[in-house]
Amino acid sequence: MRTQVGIVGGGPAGLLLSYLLHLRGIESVVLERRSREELESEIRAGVLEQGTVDLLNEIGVGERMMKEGAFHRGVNLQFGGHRHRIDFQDLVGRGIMLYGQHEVVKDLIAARLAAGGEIVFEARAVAVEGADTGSPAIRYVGREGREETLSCDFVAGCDGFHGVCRQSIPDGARREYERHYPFGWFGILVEAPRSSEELIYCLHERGFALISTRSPQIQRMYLQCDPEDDVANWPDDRVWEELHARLAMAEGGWRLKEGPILQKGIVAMRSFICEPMRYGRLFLAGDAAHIVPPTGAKGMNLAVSDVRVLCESVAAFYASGRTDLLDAYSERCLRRVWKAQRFSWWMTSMLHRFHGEDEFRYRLQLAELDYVTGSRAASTSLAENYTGLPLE
Ligand code: RFL
Ligand code: PHB
Repeated sequence: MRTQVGIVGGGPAGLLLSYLLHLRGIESVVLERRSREELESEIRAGVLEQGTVDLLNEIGVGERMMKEGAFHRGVNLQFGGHRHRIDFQDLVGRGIMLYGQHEVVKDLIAARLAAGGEIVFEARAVAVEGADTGSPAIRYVGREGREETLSCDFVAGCDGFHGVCRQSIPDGARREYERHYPFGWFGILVEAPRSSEELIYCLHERGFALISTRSPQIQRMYLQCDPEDDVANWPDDRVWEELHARLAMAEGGWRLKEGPILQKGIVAMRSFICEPMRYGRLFLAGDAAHIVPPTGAKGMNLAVSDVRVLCESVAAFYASGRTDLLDAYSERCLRRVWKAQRFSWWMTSMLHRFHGEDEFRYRLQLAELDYVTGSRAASTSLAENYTGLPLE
């Protein structure tokens, strides 16, 4: 099989890239390891930056998001039993959209297939060959277990953190930066009405907690936990007890709404960046190139901005043979990626309990939260980063 751009991975990065290229008249094929059903049901991100929302609308795949998603004008930060609102709309004139990543994935798959695009499900890439030549190829194993080859002009490595594309860049040609955090997130999906109109990020002596939402009927909540912990250690009663304890307000009155827990899971937290994001004709995008801890709600948004830059660079090449944008791809993306990494690290450091450390650190965190919520300048900085920095 042959195409112009071979895309490994059918997550938000790969699917959006394929659709953006199609709008520029460029052919691509997406190879995705999992089935369509698996892809469309995995619960992950929920916060879309204004720029992501605008892009999905501009390319005509935002209709359901605008109907079923919820636009939020701000978020709450809670500490010391008090809740403080950060009003994004007032501070920076932008907001965020709460709409599940799997819903974005469903919309992108539908749009791509309706336009005659090719997404090969249950096709596992095993190697990228000839990335440093003019004619790279992706070797993959299809549904029938046969090994096949997709030849192309460019390979887009959109295969997430555990994919094969980054690994196919020789060790000497890439540098990796990494940080692990001594905690994870215990996440639940709950069938219950909303407890709060807007998200609540909470620091408590017992650890971090987050109240988010998916729809008026389905809520998403997270608790800081040991990354090595087991879901089996968290019966429903314990989850609710911990959420009530961490989110309790000093003056009382507010109450978390409970309901049946539909799903539980634990995610580890890490920061990771691979530089450069390009090797010859192989371009990495999204989680394949970088991971941010979820406290800043940036991962999927970064995937979106990477592929936007990649599409522009590839389109310029096909239109006029220009290679300067391809050459600038990694640097352009990394400037934004490092700033999002910094913001995610900062939110994570400010809002989690570092249990092994002394009280001095915790008191500094409380002072920082007090400053961020009390100073318009500091709140504006949070709002500007949370709602999304501009591309350039
Ligand atoms: P994905 O989504 O991991 O997709 C990669 C795809 O590649 C496939 N694949 C392969 N296919 C073929 N051959 C191979 N050898 C392959 N190896 C892998 C995989 O099956 C998969 O389908 O990466 P992508 O597209 O770069 O998208 C990144 C986002 O998924 C990720 O950054 C976000 O989910 C992160 N994230 C959040 N991001 C936000 O912007 N806002 C949020 O509110 C937010 N919350 C979160 C999050 C991530 C979380 N978890 C689960 C880590 C909350 C959580 C709890
Ligand atoms: C989510 O709704 O899943 C979510 C919200 C905010 C975050 C991370 C995840 O920072």
